[in-house]
Amino acid sequence: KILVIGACGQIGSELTAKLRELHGAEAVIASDIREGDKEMMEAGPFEVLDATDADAVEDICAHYEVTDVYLMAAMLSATAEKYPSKAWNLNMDSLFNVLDLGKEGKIEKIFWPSSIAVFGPTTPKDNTPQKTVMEPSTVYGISKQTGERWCEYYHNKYGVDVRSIRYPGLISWKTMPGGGTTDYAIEIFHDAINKGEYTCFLKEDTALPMMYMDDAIKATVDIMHVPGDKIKDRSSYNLSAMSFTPQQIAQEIKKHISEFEIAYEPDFRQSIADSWPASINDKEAREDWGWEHHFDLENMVKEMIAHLPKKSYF
Ligand code: VAH
Repeated sequence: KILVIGACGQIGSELTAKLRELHGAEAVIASDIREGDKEMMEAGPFEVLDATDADAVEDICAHYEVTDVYLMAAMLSATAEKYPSKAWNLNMDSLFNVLDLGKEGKIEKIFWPSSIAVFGPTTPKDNTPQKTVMEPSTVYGISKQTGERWCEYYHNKYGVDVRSIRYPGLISWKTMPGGGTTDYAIEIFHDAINKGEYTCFLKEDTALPMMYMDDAIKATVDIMHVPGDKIKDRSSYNLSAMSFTPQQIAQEIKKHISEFEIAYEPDFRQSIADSWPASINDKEAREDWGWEHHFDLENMVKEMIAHLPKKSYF
């Protein structure tokens, strides 16, 4: 059985749907700190679960005979700057709760999401390699970098089969994002369609690594389904699909919504974005477990525009 912790989140909700498609609804238990929407609640088993409560996580794994856990609950970069200790506790206590079940042999396999946020201002900005200087300057980035070290430690010391991906900014239309710095790349579509204009909280030339959600979900399922000996790096894998600036995505949207206008009013999230790489080198994921992306900026924008509900002036 599979348990998704944080199943109502931006990644968790699409991941849960994909896993239920692959393994059957009853094989995938969705859980989150509060109940999900109607679709989520009716699609298969659901449990209200606080990922920081070790006994509750253990009880649900025992009750459903869970073998694989996808730990998708976390506080993202922008919100974590507002609530540092809450972010640290949620991001770390939840990870230890799941890693310890692996160490005790109560579950067999763990997926844990890292992020390009593990890189910091001193990291080489372009085509950032998997192994390089990492001095994250955000609470979220520090928690992800530390989490990677613990995943590697639990694998090397206790043989825990934990696998991890450093997600770039993820773009999806099914769910709204939750407190990330890359959220502009989702909000811009909703405003372009609903209002014909968008005020971006990052500067126009802020290049960031990005990926369409379908690619991220495919990578997550793939890394968990390859034989363990293919996973050469038990801290986390760089993953990349594209890199673009607010100006570039706005230009691409204008090809579909010609009257769309963008304005720029950078806020506190600009300094977070400035501390991250502009683009990522993911050659190890491609070599070790066959990663390849399918969506670039042009076809991602086409997908997003095609799926988002249209407004009157179309
Ligand atoms: C965030 N979407 O903005 C997340 C992600 C690389 C960005 O970690 O915090």
